[in-house]
Amino acid sequence: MWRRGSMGMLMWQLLSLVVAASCVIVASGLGQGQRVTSVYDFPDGRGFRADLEVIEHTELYGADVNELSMTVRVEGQFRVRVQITDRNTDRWEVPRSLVPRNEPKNSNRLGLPQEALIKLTYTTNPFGFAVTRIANNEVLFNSTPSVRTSLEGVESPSFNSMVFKDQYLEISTHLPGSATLFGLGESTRPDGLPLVKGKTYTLWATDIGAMNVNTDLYGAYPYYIDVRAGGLTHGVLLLNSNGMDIKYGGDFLTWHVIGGTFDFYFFAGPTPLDVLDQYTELVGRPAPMPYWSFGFHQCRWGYKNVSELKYVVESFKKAQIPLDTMWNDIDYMENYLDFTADAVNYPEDQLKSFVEDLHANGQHYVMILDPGISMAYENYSTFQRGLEQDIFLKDDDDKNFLAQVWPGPVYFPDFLNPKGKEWWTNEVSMFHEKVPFDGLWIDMNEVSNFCNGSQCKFNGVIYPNHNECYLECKKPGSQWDEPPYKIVRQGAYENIGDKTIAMTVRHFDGTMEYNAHNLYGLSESVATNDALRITRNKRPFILARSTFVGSGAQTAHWTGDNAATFKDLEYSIASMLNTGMVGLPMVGADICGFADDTTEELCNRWMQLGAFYPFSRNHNTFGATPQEPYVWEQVAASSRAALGLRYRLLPHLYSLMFEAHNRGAPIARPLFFAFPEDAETLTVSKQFMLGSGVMITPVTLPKVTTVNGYFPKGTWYNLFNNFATKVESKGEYVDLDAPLDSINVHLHEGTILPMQESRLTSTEVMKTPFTLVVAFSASKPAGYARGKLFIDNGDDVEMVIRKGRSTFVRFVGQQSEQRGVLSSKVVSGDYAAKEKLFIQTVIILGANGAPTALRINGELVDSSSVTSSYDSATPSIKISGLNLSVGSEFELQWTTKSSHSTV
Ligand code: MIG
Repeated sequence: MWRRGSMGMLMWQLLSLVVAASCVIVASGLGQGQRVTSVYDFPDGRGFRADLEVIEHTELYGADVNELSMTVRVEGQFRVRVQITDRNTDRWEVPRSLVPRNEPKNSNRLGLPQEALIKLTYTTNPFGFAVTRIANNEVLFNSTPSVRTSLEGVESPSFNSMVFKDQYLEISTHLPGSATLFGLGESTRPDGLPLVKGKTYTLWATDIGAMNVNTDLYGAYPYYIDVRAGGLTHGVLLLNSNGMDIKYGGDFLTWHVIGGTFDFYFFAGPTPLDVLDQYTELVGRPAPMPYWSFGFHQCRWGYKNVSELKYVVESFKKAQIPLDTMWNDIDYMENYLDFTADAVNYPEDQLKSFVEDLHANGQHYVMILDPGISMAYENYSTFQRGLEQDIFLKDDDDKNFLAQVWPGPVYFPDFLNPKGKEWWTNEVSMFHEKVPFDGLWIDMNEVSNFCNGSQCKFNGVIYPNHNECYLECKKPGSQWDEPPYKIVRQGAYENIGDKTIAMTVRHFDGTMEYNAHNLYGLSESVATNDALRITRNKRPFILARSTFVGSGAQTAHWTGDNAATFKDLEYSIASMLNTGMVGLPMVGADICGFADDTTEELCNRWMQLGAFYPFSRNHNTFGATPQEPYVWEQVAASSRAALGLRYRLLPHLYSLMFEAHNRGAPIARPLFFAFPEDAETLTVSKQFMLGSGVMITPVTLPKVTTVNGYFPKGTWYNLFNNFATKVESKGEYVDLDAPLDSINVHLHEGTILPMQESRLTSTEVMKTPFTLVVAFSASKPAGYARGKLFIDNGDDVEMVIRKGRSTFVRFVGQQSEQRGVLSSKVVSGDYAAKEKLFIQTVIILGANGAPTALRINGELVDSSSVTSSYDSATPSIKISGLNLSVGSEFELQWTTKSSHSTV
């Protein structure tokens, strides 16, 4: 073995070479890995390429790829890429049209990369590599197998050496006991948020309901976040779309992948928010969502006709429950055909005027589209145009691939095909002329198919609405349908082609479904995002079921078919948080439960929790008992209160959307995102934060009126009861009252929260005066608090700070024994000024005493218009009657009489 070039010159400590002590490792049937034969440094000093060769050939799972190459690149300060692939033959990689791999922007003014936070080292024989955090020398990833000796003195490897075959790739990393891992979705996690030792996480997009626990669901996220002792966090992405099992052994993690390459990205953190920033910089920043999409959504499968839609909208209004968006499931279609409306129950003109009425009321409308395009009707023009454009996926006999879904026999559009995207945009645009929908819901895109196999035959009889296969198909049998390594499937689904299309299906450029399967939903999301933007010239709203790494840049996501049980309610929290951590911040679960009949109590608790999902939608399955929140008095009352608070928090939620779009920060976050040094927060799976200052502690059990929740250190003010109570915590579990009509929402000290007034639509909320809630620490005499606010018209394609189009404000509050000050720093304030937005009320929590004098920008305030009051119990000051323009910087000062002297 030899190496060329010198590493010594690398100013940011790229590499150091570690020569392995050659050790004999017990054979696994999968060989002894590879050795490094040569190394080439890149002239820019930012990485190298190494050639690897197999040490011992094995046949299990196919022949080894003998000659591999590894490319290592330090990409900026925070990320390192390591790709290992066949040296001689190109292999499948996730297309850049779907996942962009943006260059990092973090360089200093001279344009030189700053010192990297992590470095890569490797051993040569056998080959293995490690990634280390430079600051503390902690090894974050280490693929070098080592021998461990059992009590009986038997030597065995902790894991196999790396394996690289055409259809089987295996690699492992050591993990210390102090690591807590998150990610590797999508699945429903009954054990809570952190990954569980001994579990296998399978990544294969499948139409399996979210009510099924511990199994791969609709999406695939080959990405995890690793939190080490003290809260130092890094992220690891294997950018690979092939099917895989990932086994978590506690002290190791092993990937078993059935194709593609090893394409690892390591993100240095060191905070959880930094990791999300670095990761979304690579795969695409979360798409901005329209303001209205943060309002409440009502949906169900089984709304019979336009009259029923109208009835639902009116019932919300009558019950005074906020409703922003009304939805339609597949019921609106004629024979389940995309881009058609049922002539009897949903006549186009009726639907159109219904949507126009919604718009006139500041409300919105979203409808569903499924990917399957029926091929059974001669006069179905969407299909005819698809045929002419030749945009359907192809079978192994080069004919259009025939499948079956709700409309009966269908072809699937190829969204990787640029012509397919054009066709889709055209269909969306034409339909939008007929029904002016505001967003699209794209379902069934795993892609779901009621038949298995290839070369299916249609016998001329259309059976729409049958979810059993009636086509006659050739049984799968190829090496792609039945690869040598079988990933773990669930229940009836044994093969990877079950309930989806054949693995031998081809895309326009020859891409095989075997490789691209996990990307179908993402490709449809990209196409739909384009289509909506082009059609409406407004900010797109899409809700997609099947998602991949990078889907957040296109779409919102719901967790899929849950059931109406308290368990499903509970698990929805971890599912939502896991989705946010993969760069999809706009997420929610079907409120009140999709499958089965809900109950009043469950729906009551779920409306309270769901009111704080970033994406808040009540959705129900066909035939189940109605569950709109107005159906029961109790649920209606709880919904008015919980959604009322949500609507007051809309400026906060929308500002979090802005933060998500800029830095990848989830909107709903696990507690450890705000308190990474508090190890207790790592396992909290039934509470969550909106941003870093608002914590939700929902009831997840039936028949209780208390809830036990973890409260990180500090003072937490109860937002739900308008600060009537608070929790002062040393960092401990606390029992809280949770009567049926209430949900616990707390504001942490140190936060400034912008709020508006509750209305029945977000459109109305936008115009209301602001309240700033300034929460100071109550325990200390001196305090500090800060907050942010982003405002624009809510519907522009871009969500950016731009003169005349948007306003961004930072608020800072400071308090000492005798005085306090709240000031704003405004970036491009003319938008807020133009909209005449103003702050009417300031609430100061943790106040040091009653206010004696009030000054705005140095001027003493006239006490006839502006009034202040003091509540010694909280203690808090409320200043009302203000008229502070949001668009202008201000400084509000108050002096206090020390609380001791207050009577
Ligand atoms: O095969 O469109 O997850 O939300 O209501 C079922 C009907 C198809 C599955 C979705 C669900 C939706 C349903 N769909």
